[in-house]
Amino acid sequence: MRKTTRAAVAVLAAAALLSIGAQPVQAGGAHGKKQTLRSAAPRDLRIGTAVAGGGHHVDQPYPDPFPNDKQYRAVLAHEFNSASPENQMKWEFIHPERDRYNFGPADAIVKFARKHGQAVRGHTLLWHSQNPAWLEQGTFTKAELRSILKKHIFTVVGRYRGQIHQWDVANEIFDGNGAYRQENIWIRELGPEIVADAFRWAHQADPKAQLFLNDYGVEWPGVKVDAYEALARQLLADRVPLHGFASQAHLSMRYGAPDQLQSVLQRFDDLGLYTAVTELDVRMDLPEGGVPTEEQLATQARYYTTTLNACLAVDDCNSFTLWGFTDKYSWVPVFFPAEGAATVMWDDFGRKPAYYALRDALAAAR
Ligand code: 9MR
Repeated sequence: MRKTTRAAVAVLAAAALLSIGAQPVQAGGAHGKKQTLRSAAPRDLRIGTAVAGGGHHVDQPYPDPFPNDKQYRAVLAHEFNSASPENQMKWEFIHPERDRYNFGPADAIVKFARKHGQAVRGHTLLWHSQNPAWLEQGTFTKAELRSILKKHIFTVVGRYRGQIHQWDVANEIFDGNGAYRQENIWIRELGPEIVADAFRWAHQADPKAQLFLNDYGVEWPGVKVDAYEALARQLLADRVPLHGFASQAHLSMRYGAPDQLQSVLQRFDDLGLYTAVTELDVRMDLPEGGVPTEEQLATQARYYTTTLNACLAVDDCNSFTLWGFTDKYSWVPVFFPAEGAATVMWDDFGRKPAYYALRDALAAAR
């Protein structure tokens, strides 16, 4: 059986701490001050981050972060053992014209990751957003569209064959009512069966990559989670190569702690799938002056650890990714003007309580 005994180990560790009246493992532990998120983490859990670039960054008053910000790269290498291109593998970025691919930025991330012993999460192949104009506004027959998707998947997944830990094959395919999103060009034009084909093609192009369904708004049970569970059951029954289900976990302190995430992930673990947290951040309403209160930072730390503990408690939750690690490059203030401070580090990479809380929780679970 693939299941590990991580949950049992965590329970024993907690019991041992209680019995000797010890405090939870503090920052440092066996590695002194040098301990990082990746060094603190249990061996069977990847700790990742989005790698900033493309998307909203293009309109910001700073140079492209990943290639240009040395301190950013150093922290990225030091703290994480998994990397997710934030935009650099999305269609509009990597396939800007029908007959032209732009692989440079994605290649650079994959190379960096290899150099620093990091896994890569590929993001993403079938999505309704960030598609190039040539695709969204073009006129194609169904057969042409199908072959465009197939070719794209074989080209992109094939290029990084053997170097990608997990692919978000299908991203955000259901709306809040659990219905297939009609703004998704593939689903609208080709029908929902195209989702299974995307998984089959990705698997043919890279048989070792773990292939995921990925979405937000699945942190609590509800119709969207039900839709994913039904789809996952169907795909597995049809022997489609589906390997995982991921919760993005873009949290806001407006909506409460993700205290049911463990039970959601467990439902997919029970189907024999891997699970993952792929895009965690915790935004908050900023007080006047823009600086969060101590209380807000404490609540934020709690949301982060509740999410991590959900993953740690589920046997085959094998990847835990933050959607960026510094507020300097976060997407949040650009999309939610009243909210911010969503990551675990300030603009100057100083660590917030959430960072230390995550590191301590990882060390305690080891
Ligand atoms: O962080 C990404 C940002 O730079 C882009 O401008 C934005 C455009 O949609 O996408 C952001 O990333 C999204 C991710 O790809 C899918 N889940 C939601 C993320 C936040 O919007």
